[in-house]
Amino acid sequence: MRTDIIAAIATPAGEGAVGIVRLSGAGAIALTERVFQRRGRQPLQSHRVYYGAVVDPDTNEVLDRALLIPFFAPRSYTGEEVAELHCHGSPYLLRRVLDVLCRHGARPAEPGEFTLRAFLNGKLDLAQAEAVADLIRARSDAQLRSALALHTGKLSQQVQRLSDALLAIVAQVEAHLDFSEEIGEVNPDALALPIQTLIEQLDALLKDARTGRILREGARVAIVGRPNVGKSSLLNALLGEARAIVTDIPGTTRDAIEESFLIEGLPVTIMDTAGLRESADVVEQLGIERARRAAEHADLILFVYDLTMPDREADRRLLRTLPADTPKVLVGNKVDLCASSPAPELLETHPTAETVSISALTGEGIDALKQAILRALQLSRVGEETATLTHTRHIYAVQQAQQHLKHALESLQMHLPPDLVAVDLRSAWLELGAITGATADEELIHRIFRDFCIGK
Ligand SMILES: Nc1nc2c(ncn2[C@@H]2O[C@H](COP(=O)(O)OP(=O)(O)OP(=O)(O)O)[C@@H](O)[C@H]2O)c(=O)[nH]1
Ligand SMILES: [Mg+2]
Repeated sequence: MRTDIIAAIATPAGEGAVGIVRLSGAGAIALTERVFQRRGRQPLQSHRVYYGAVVDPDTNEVLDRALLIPFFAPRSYTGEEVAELHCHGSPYLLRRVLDVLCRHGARPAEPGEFTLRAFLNGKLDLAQAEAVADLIRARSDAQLRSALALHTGKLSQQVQRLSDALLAIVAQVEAHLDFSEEIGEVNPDALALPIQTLIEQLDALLKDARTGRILREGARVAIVGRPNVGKSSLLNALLGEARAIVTDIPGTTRDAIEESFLIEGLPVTIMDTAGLRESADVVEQLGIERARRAAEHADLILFVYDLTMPDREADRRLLRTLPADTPKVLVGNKVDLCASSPAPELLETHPTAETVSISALTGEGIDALKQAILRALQLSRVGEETATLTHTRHIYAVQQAQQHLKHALESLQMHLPPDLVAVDLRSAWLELGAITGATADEELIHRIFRDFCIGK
């Protein structure tokens, strides 16, 4: 375990009212005192604010008037001795202060190193550390809420409970392996039930995972529909710029076009695609293939149809060929040309889909469409009751753990040797432990903290 003193500017680059230089490690406070002159000689107390001057001890030059806050170990962010210098928010000044500190025994911190130390000292687990980065990056209420839920340890506790229950089963199987003469062979029926229960509990966690991931990483939205209904016009209307080519010739869009923008802080990647129809044109066929793939990988489909075309049958047939489980918004376009009418024919197959009438030409209904997109993604529910999986890493670990448990269950039911069952149960336990960091290896830990900013 490293114990050297790390130092970094903790506030963002650029001018500000206040700029903070932070140090952590055994001796960090004594080191800071060497560059900080204050009135009186009483020893510093933890969690108190001291006023004084930051001075370069080599030249006695006063760099700034500043505040010093000492935090004694272990009552600090990192669990180590921490000192914070609150200076004026000048990037040049802060760099000078950092240089002086590094000349006298500190070294510049790596990205995320403060939080890494907090993790290594047991101040927070791995999932909570990841939540710190989420909190800093949050751009909407929903993101803030889910980051806070993760940070308070809601998910960690839930995972810990499952992991403890799993370990109890592992212990049971291993006891039977080690002491089969004393306590008899493994009874498959007695084990199957708790394993089944765990599988179901993991299912419950995975249920909201899709929305959780969208919330953190953004949503992929595909605009799909027949040729000439106004898909490219809709892309342009949502972006507020003429990004895609629009003509009155059906089959204008060939390649899939992708652009990103924010809806109330949620990053949305939107894809305009080729109109779907039977086509003999090779280029168009390739475009149509791409459109189908985009629809398959989308978190949400905007199904656009033309309100001025009375016949809905072709739309209905097309709608049925799209992935059934993907949420959809049914978008009736060109409402400037005719009265809006809901499309009961389309709702037959998708009774719960959101419906909106818009004009991609005049912009009418575009705001309502954005709201419908947010509703259809069902993000508001995230983090309300149970902990929600928001990180791909956590989702993957839960899925893997579940796979191992299912495998263990099969082995039990097929009366395979119990040591095989034990191996699967152990693997599942390792996967769950990787979420909180209990069983995470060093490489994983470093990969996670590398993405942090310096000073955090
Ligand atoms: N009046 C009116 N015309 C529209 C509207 N939206 C699109 N159009 C027109 O409809 C025609 C087709 O629009 P596009 O956006 O190219 O349609 P598309 O669905 O991308 O067509 P393909 O790429 O061929 O599949 C163009 O002439 C547009 O100007 C609208 O809301 N109102
Ligand atoms: Mg187009």
